[in-house]
Amino acid sequence: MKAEIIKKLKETDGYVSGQQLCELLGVSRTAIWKVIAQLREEGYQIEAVRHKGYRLLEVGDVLTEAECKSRLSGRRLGNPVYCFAETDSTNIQAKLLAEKGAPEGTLVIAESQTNGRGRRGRGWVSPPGEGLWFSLVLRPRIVPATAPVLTLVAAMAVAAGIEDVSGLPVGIKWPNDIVLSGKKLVGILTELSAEAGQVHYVVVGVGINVNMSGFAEEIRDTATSLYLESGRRVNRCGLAAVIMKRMEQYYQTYLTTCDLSNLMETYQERLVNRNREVLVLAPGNEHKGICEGIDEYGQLLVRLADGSIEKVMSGEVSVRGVFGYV
Ligand code: BT5
Repeated sequence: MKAEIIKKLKETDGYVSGQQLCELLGVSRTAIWKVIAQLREEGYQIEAVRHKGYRLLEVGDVLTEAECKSRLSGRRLGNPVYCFAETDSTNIQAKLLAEKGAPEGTLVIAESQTNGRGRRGRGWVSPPGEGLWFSLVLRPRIVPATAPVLTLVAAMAVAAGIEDVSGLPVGIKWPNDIVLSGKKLVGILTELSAEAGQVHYVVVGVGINVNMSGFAEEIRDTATSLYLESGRRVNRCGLAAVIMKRMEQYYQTYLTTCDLSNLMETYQERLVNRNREVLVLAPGNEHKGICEGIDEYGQLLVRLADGSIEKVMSGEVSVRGVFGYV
């Protein structure tokens, strides 16, 4: 009911009468009034005028289930949506839901994470109020070995969504970082449940630094946020909704071939290390080469000193620009 009231208030230019809301939702005026009071507590500025009704003046940066639902209704991805004020990790919660049969498109968002996770056991700093930490459940019919490509699909969708909303020209550091000004803005962690050549589900976890004005000591030199780069605050539910729309678009394209044949060019346009020297950090065999792009399986193509092309699989080794983090 809350989400429907928010939606109605947003859609209406002037006032929505209490009577209209009662009829729309089939509840009493008192019930409507209670919800309006709750919404005000959460940060919505709602004007109430006798004989006219309610008018939405401003939506704060509220990250609640009702606000997200009001923006995501009708979407294929982002439905259903679960919002936690605090949780261990949205990836953990999304996996629990997926195990219980949650459908493709299920989205889990948290205001803060106490055990935000990166790759290979690393952590993800996830304070409240400033970031967008979410995980999306997908159920593609693919063989497990090809699933890492979904990280690249997600990276493209998130980058496009961020650009739609902020206008900032974001790049991708292969395979899973979105970067701005040579610093990390977004991290993506894709996890998989599969057996006997069949994928049960994939959880794509995305961490976006949105409105923070500073970072913890350990990541201060390598992390950035949309606010730090643009000086403008971004509404996080709004950003999530735009990203889900972009995700639907790129995921649909991906599903036509189940590889990156139709998406490689788009990915490469954002690849920050393209045509630059990179360092391939293979265990016991660090070497340099020139990054020439990716192939349809998401492998990074690195031209070596002898002119041959090495194909680097994501997850196998790390690749770093020879100058600094990117
Ligand atoms: C990643 O790992 O970049 C994947 C991060 C995925 C986080 C999302 S949040 C929602 C969902 N739920 C989860 O529990 N996880 C996902 P990796 O490439 O391993 O990078 C981790 C490293 O990035 C850390 O070791 C830090 O150096 C750095 N880091 C940690 N927090 C950061 C932040 N908020 N911004 C920028 N860098 C950060």
